[in-house]
Amino acid sequence: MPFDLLDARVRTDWTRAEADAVFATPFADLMYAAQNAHRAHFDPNAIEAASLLSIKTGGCPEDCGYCSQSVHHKTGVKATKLMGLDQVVEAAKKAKAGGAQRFCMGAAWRGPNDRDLGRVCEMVAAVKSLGLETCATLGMLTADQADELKAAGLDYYNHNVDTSPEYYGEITQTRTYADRLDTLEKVRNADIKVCCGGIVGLGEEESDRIGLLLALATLPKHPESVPINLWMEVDGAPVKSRAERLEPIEMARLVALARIMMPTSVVRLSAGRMYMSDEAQALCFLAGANSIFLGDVLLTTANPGVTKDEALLAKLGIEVRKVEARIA
Ligand code: SAM
Ligand code: DTB
Ligand code: SF4
Repeated sequence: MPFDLLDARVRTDWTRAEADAVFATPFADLMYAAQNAHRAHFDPNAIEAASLLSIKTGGCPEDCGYCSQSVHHKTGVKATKLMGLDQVVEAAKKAKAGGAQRFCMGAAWRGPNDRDLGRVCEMVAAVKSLGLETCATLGMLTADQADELKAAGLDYYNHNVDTSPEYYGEITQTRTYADRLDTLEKVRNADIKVCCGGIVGLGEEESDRIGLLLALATLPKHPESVPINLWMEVDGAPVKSRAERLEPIEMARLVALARIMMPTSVVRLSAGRMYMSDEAQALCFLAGANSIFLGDVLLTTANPGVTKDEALLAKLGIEVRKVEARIA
């Protein structure tokens, strides 16, 4: 190993050779190192929970090959208008009562227009006033839009790079990796926390999955939140023909790599828990995952639901609450 696997300090100068070496570490050593990094910065027995609401579903002009909401694919998802403020507040109250710390509002846009952004800002302010952390994912932003969201009280902006820079062109043609990085920079400049991760199981190679995490770990600043989504299969989505669901040990290795390279980031085991057994999820928590989405639905696809999750977390003795990194 070209470096100390048990050095849990934050670094943004990770190399490809280092990432590959960490990923290939024998499983027991890898899990030990991930636990070491996790325990250096977090309570290992606590995770946080976020709740998702699709405030504007379907009809998206982008062509992301994995997504149920693109107009380019026939997936059976109906396009809706932007949801009203009251309905959003109702959903946020329910999410809070259900135990969520953060409420994430997602819209199927390439980016918001200024009129819609004003309405989303009202939603952000209203959700924030309920005592929830706020997150939004609305596509590309201008610098002014990022500033407006910040002024409205937005805590986090989710904008995923999705996969490795090399594989990106295989899943989307209507935008580039550079576009994604540009919005992420605007979000940072507006002093909004960054939630940025990706999807695995799109038919990419293992090297692309490592490349995805390396791209995140070498950003000027690590995202505060790193969602790792296992692709939720969507009939009619182009990636379906080549998609391969990852097996649990590969998922745990990826979570461990994220935990080791970005030791102070909250790593979310995001979409795809529907496909994972209790044991597979437990391995991912051991590997350093410390956030989940709560509820029966994500944006358009299924999630385990609160009853099932409560039973799992009780078995593992994991408490759901806001988690914060101790910066060592
Ligand atoms: N339209 C905005 C955008 O793409 O930035 C925001 C909403 S988009 C649905 C949010 C993220 O959800 C995507 O970046 C992608 O990583 C993830 N996602 C979309 N469809 C998915 C699926 N079927 N399975 C897993 N993750 C998915
Ligand atoms: C993220 O990384 N995962 C969430 C959230 N950010 C917006 C979305 C998951 C979507 C799963 C597919 C669907 O439900 O449509
Ligand atoms: Fe649109 Fe976002 Fe889906 Fe891409 S991932 S098609 S941008 S909603």
